Amino acid sequence: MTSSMQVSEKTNYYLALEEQYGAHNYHPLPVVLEKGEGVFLWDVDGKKYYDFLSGYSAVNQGHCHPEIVDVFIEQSKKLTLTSRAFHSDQLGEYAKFITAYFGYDKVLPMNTGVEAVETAIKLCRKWAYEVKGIKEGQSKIIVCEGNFHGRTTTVISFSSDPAAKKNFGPYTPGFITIPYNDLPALEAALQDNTVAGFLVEPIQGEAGVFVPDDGYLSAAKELCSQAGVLFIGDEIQTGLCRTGRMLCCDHEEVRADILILGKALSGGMLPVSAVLADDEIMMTIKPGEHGSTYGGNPLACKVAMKALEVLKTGDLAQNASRLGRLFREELGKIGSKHISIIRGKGLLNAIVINHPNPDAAWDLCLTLAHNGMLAKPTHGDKIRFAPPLVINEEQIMDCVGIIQKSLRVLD
Ligand code: IF1
Repeated sequence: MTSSMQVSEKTNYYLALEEQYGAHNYHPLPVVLEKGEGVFLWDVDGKKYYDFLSGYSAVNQGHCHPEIVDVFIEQSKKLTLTSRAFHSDQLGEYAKFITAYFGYDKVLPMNTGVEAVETAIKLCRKWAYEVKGIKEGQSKIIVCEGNFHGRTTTVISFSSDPAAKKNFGPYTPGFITIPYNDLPALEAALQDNTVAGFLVEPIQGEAGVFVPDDGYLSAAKELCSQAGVLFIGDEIQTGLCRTGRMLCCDHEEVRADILILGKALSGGMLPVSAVLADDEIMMTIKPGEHGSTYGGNPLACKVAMKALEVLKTGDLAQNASRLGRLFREELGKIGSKHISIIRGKGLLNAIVINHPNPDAAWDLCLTLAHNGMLAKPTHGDKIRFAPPLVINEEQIMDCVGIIQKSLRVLD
């Protein structure tokens, strides 16, 4: 078994550059990519791979989607940034488009996912003091164990992952952690009348694609409504067709009070995130109270409109639903003793590896790469499988074959 991989001189050159001059805050597979198209990536040696990570679900529409690239180029030749000190001819059009698309009164545009999460937290707190009437500085937000919402100091303050949190304190107060997928725990936490919001991922991605029980989201939403608490849905990873519906909350007909989007909102072109809410919540923020230099820039607006349009014209929710089911079924048929769990929804899936060697998942990913498929282990024993949603049935079957063949490295 291999814990490292033979790499070309060319690949080694790029690995060494990053190693010497880049901060060591990641441990990537030793693959150096230079081109992408649809479900495929190519490395600097010209080797072709299926992408089964999709930039952590940022490229649901497929790499370098031609229609998105076209509007990117067109708009970037015309106007890319105004700041919010002035208006642009794109922001209003985009705001109208995205609010109609998801059915909310207003949008607040940001860039990265975690900025949108921070925005949602700030909005929730403002609403708590100015609408709900909680005493200033007292409001709390309920979060779930095993969450991942990004990497700012406030957001890691309520992480339960020591790697994300340790030695980055002091931490921001005002969060209550309860177990995920636990309605009695939510009900109990909601007894505290200083609680203003419940921040939740409809499926926990970083926790290894942990899918809650059917009915959890709708019951949680109901409990929040009864308590007069905002249900804040982080759909940064689960949204935009990934799980087989436009939003993962759509599976249970749940409408978040605050909806957070990111990643595939730009189809992988540039960081574009958004917070959607109705006026009662959104209008609590006044001029000067929140913002961002790049948030809502005309390039982002134009790209996001096209990225959202492509999700519908490409029927990507339907494709994710159908091929996700096929993928899980076919993986199950392999019947490998090295796979203890196969789980997921749509094309957001993971397997849990059952093997005495703690590096087994990493070794399997190296072998998958060798055999032409890129996936990344998480938390040691889990591997996420999340291809671009433009993948077709033949390609899914091809990839199941690659996984089957690669599993032999663990025998
Ligand atoms: C990294 C994980 C995925 C997210 C949810 C907010 C954010 C993310 C639900 C923040 C980001 C990324 C970030 C990436 C790893 C990755 C990830 F493994 F850590 F959990 F996708 F599964 N909410 N998730 O998943 O968005 O600020 O990064 O745009 O390397 O940190 P961001």
